[in-house]
Amino acid sequence: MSYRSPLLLSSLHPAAVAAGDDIPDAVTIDGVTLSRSDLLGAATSVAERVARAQRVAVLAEPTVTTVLAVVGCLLAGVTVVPVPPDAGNAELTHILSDSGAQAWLGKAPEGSDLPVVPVRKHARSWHVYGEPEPDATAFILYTSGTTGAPKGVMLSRRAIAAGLDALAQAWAWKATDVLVHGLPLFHVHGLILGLLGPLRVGSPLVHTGKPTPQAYAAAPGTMYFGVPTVWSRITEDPDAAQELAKARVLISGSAPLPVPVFERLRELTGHAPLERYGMSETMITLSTRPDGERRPGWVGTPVHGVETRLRDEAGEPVPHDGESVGGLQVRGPMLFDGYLNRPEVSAESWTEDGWFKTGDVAVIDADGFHRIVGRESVDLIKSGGYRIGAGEIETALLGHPAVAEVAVVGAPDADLGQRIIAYVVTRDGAPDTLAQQLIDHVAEELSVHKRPREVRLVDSLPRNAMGKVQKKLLLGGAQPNARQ
Ligand code: MLC
Ligand code: AMP
Repeated sequence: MSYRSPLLLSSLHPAAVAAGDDIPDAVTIDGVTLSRSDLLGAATSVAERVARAQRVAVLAEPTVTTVLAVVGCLLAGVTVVPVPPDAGNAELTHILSDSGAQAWLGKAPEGSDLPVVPVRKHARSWHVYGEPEPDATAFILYTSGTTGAPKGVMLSRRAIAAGLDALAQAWAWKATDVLVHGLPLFHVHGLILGLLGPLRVGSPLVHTGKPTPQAYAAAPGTMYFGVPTVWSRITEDPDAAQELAKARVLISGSAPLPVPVFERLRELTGHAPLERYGMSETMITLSTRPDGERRPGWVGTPVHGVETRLRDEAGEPVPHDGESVGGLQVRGPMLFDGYLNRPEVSAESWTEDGWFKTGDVAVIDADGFHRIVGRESVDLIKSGGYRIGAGEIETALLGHPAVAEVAVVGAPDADLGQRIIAYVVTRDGAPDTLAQQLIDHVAEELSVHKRPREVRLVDSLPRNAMGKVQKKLLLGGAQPNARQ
């Protein structure tokens, strides 16, 4: 039976649960399966405990606790600040102070002095909450910019509902689908699309913990989500890839899917992957379609409600001729409400006539198909689908006493898309083990995926007449974040 519902998580309809119309396997995570009534009962009990808070932090490990914490907050209208489970000292301190989170909901990291509100998996409540205002901020998602500490992207309930409905329509995503993925639960891809999507559509979710080829092969589903690194690793494991032949769609996003990976995946699974493009700030704005053309290297056409255009550096229109490259601007109902505490940066992100400047450069052809060519700035790196600011890593490294100067770049990498390399000029007397010390220092301060894969100790950095480091020279002319 289907229940028409104004709820953000429309499948968690109390009337459906009260009528005994259960979904036995609504969410499977960390080896535990929750039915729809388990999820609603336990998350409502979380809601009761947290309802008086405005904003709470959730240590976003892939566990039942995280799922219940997020759903409980959405039921009660409390803003969630998802925190990467491996966040280091500087990153954690920044996220907590910038967001103003009042407590941890569920698990807290060691050493944090915020109060902890427990999540009890076996508690149940059947209180029915009114639906919070659509404009209420559901999440503050921290994401890196080119410089400085990560910024808090404010996503409203209205934006999430619009973004998910547009995707459900684009992908013909139905309650009969089963979604499989193992992506982190603190970004748009794994959390908003990958957890809230199934709870809105009513399709079961299997979260595999990590997105490994073996785990994907072992989890029967109709839709699989992955970042390009995940798909590339799956193509290197043909037995695992062949298990995915039974799926309805394989969907790639968060970074450019290299054409050879697209082709190999099609060979091994019989499926040309769907590719979609998005950002933390915009959710997903472009996608190819199951019943449409899937052109390798292209990310398709706007989803419902989205408009796009290209502009040159002077703000002048760039023709949509499939060749001319311009800055991609978007507008639509799934866009964010600005960066928390950063009104100037928020204002600069929009044009005067109300379009969001993505920072990506693209071409659009006469049929409205889009190809992402790269990013405007070399300082925004995508590694394994994670967005990483070069400036943030440089600041962390400059905090180490042995470092005099530093430049961080994202070099092309067949597995990760880009790999982080730090060029470092040391102070006198630097120890032999410095490179590894610096890698560990970044993990302690920021997080594991922000560690440089390589530290190159150099005598000087190439600078222009103004003293600015010329990162393109360090990259040897390679185009950052480009499809290879
Ligand atoms: C990594 N390792 C290191 C290291 N870097 N060890 C020493 N020194 C370093 N510098 C370790 C790792 O900890 C890991 O150890 C092992 O090496 C392999 O690391 P890896 O190659 O990074 O692989 P892995 O950990 O498996 O991660 C790959 C991945 C991950 C694809 C699973 O990058 C990932 O989950 N990416 C998803 C990012 C994402 O969701 N982005 C969406 C953003 S939203 P060990 O011991 O753990 O094996 C967005 C909007 C949109 O972009 O459009 O969707
Ligand atoms: P994030 O903030 O982590 O959400 O990263 C958003 C960025 O990821 C975008 O600005 C793009 O640079 C990149 N991105 C996402 N999807 C794609 C895609 N399909 N192709 C190319 N780049 C992508």
